[in-house]
Amino acid sequence: MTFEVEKVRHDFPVLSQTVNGKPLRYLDNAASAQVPNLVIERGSEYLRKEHSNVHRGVHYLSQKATSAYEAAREKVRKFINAGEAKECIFVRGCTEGINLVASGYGRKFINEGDEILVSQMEHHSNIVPWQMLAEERGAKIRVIPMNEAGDLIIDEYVNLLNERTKMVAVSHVSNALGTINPVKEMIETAHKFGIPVCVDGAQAVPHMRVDVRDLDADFFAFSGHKMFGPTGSGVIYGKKEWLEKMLPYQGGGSMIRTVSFEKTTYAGLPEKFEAGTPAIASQIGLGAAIDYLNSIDLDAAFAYEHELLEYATERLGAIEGVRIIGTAKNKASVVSFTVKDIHPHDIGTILDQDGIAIRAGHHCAQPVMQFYDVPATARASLAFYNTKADVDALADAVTKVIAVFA
Ligand code: 7TS
Repeated sequence: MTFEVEKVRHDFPVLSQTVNGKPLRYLDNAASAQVPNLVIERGSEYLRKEHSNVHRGVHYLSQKATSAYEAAREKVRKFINAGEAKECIFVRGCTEGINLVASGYGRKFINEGDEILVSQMEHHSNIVPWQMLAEERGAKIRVIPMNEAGDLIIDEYVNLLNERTKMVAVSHVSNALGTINPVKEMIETAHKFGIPVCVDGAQAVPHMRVDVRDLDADFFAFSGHKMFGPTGSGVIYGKKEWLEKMLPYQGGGSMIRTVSFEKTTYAGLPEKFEAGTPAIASQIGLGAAIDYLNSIDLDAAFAYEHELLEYATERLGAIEGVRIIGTAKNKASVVSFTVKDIHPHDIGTILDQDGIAIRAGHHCAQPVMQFYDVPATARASLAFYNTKADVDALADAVTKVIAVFA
């Protein structure tokens, strides 16, 4: 492995602490990743020297804040290779991004009898907004099934597409299973029917190169806090042809051109979708997170992380009583598992005593738990700053859990 993981770890101050007297082993990156010094420093510099409201002041500080906020948008555009910065709408996170599309696209284009396809492995944030919309509009949710390994059954997907289908909503990478879905091919197929695709990219952007134009995604949502940026930051990318036709998401200041009691006209992109004062500091922090990712050898980082995933799969899989949930060929970052009939919350609690942070629960993907007939799983999720020592500590602690319950 040529990736200099120890050097990168120094950039993340959180990682050097001890928890319960043990070195912190942070393996809950799918929930939130840690933040490098560059992001922390950019955030505090903004608050110390540039803080003001955006897009409204003629004064020095407002202009500083506005240009930093818009510079962050341009960094996002470049990072995901969007055509134009105005196609990158700043939102609070992936959840808000998907809700924006469900509301803005759905209330305009989805009617009674129409169908929305979601996959069996979606996070609740790519199910519930569509369900709420379907209920309101008299539309129907249809589910793209998966197999035991946790791969979508693409033949069934193709069979589900028809002239009533008005949206395909699918995750790029599953947070509960780690499966990397063949979204490029799925988008190409949907487009043959003229159907737009909304990709939940929350677990993709921090773990692989994403090019929204190469994917030809109509919409692509992600959260800053999963890609080494602050909470409260995030993006919904949308093709301008769609965004321009959609209804606004929220009404208020900044999203208007003119207001009278008789009629309001709306601003152009991206303002049309950014009502009210945005999370200025957070989005500038997201821009800094992108600067950070551009400053390291990102391809080496992703390759290293993938090797680590294989190592973790091998180590955990070798422990008797461990069942790995999600064994797709193409996976990123995530190892979900159960240990005999020990409740994952007990596993998580015992691991925490050794300074190991994992997540235990349904991971906001209850249909995945229903599919595998488990109440919950334990989940280790990696980032490029994790090490073999982290994985070894995890495997040793899981062995200890089994001994405790024996
Ligand atoms: N989509 C996926 C695939 C996710 O993993 C998550 C969060 C979201 C959407 C929602 O992102 P948010 O930033 O708007 O909350 N996933 C997780 C997780 O796996 N553990 O905690 C949050």
